[in-house]
Amino acid sequence: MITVLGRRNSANVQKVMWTLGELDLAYQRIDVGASFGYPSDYPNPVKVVPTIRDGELVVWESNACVRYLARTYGKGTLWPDDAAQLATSDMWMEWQRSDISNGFFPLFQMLIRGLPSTPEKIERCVQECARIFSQLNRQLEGRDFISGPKLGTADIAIGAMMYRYMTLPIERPALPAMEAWYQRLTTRPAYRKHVMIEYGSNVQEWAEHEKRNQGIQ
Ligand SMILES: N[C@@H](CCC(=O)N[C@@H](CS)C(=O)NCC(=O)O)C(=O)O
Repeated sequence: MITVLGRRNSANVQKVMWTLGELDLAYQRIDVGASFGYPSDYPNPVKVVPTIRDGELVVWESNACVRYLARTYGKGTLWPDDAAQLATSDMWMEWQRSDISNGFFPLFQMLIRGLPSTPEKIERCVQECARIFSQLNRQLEGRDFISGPKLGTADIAIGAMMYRYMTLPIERPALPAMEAWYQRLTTRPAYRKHVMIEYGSNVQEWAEHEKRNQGIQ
């Protein structure tokens, strides 16, 4: 039984939950982080979510958790036996950590989580998102998934952010390959269950949704 420490409305926790769902693994999720706080024995020195336990092993950093689960339990599915596909997944997971975190995260924080903003700052972020997601669109042209014919770890790392990008009330450029990929993700039961979770439209609604999700596995 794998234990996940992290609140359900964190996109980084959602990556892990979605991976567990795709792999059909048994898990227990415990609410940690933000309004739930951190237990004194929280086994992650950085004190962010998610953290997972598998027996004696503790893993943190969401992309490391996704890779660990895929490599350990998803050989032939989420962890293909093909070095080129794995390298492609790795590249795009690094891209998610750097470019999406820098470009999209502040936009979400300003629009939903109360980070101080101005219309100019929001517009700059919207334009930056259009630029970086055009890069993803090019990768997806002629492909069903980012690294190959099947869902892989990069789809999970980036797809967990995509629900929010596609549902924010902002202007988005037409990116047909990326939109078709997103539609493919939305047909997956584990994506619907763990990622397509309402987040509200302001700080107060965000906090209400956080409480509403308490305890849901
Ligand atoms: N690089 C880390 C980032 C983790 C992170 O910043 N998590 C956010 C939630 S998405 C967090 O812990 N925020 C503070 C909190 O929830 O208490 C990872 O990918 O796991």
